[in-house]
Amino acid sequence: MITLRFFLLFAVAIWLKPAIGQENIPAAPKGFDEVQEGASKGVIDTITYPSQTVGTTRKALIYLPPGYSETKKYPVLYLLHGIGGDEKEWFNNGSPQVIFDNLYAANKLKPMVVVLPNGRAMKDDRAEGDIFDSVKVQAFADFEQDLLHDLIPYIQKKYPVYTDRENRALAGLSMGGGQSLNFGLTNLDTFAWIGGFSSAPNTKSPEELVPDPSTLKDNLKLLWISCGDNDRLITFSKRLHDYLDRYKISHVYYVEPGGHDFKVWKNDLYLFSQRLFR
Ligand code: FER
Repeated sequence: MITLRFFLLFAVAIWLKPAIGQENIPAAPKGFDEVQEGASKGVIDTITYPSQTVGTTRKALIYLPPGYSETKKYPVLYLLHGIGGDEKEWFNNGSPQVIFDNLYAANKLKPMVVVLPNGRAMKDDRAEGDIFDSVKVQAFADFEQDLLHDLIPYIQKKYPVYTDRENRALAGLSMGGGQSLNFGLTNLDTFAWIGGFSSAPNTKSPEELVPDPSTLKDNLKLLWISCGDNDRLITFSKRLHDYLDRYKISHVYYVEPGGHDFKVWKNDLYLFSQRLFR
């Protein structure tokens, strides 16, 4: 009887175990994005870097954590914006510096440098005019070259950061989520931590991104795919999630209440960033 009871318990446990990629993740607590008086503050600033790819000097934002010191060494998160934004989109709409300050105050974040680039790699990279124009959409794809060959080398020259893949993360929202999956999954020698928040139609097909699923098994530290349940773009996240599940590639698939907006992306940033570099 005992063995039967244990067998049944075991069977129920297996049955209840969430499928790969499904996790119950509690949302960010109230106040996670509000300035807390006691919390030490990091520094957020604009930087410029020369781009061979674009042929201009380009802007990015950088966030340095509280207690930042040139004598220490940091991993780096590159955090990308959406189709209507530029290097300031996260700063203007998502207060990432407040989210990070609060996470540091709660001892929930590994000290890291966060770089917020402009992901539209063209001479006029402002989010003006027809943001869906094919030339501008193409510039989001061209950013792969600027990121790999101009921005990352610049950051590594100017800041005390680690330069191995396990100390480099790439994540973004919408177009930036598509970029993160497209560039990240096809450059595993550069990125070990990848996050796509509400990834847009620029997300390549799973077969293009991951032609040989077995290559991901030992190579990824974290693959995070999230989307609001009311976002019509969820098909792009679900398509990749289903493919990864089929090949039993471990990843986080996090569907949360909400649409295509910063309420969702701030929650994603809060949850995703805590998992980095551990
Ligand atoms: C599209 C719908 C949405 C598209 C891009 C987006 C390029 C991007 C949205 C965003 O970044 O918020 O058809 O095509």
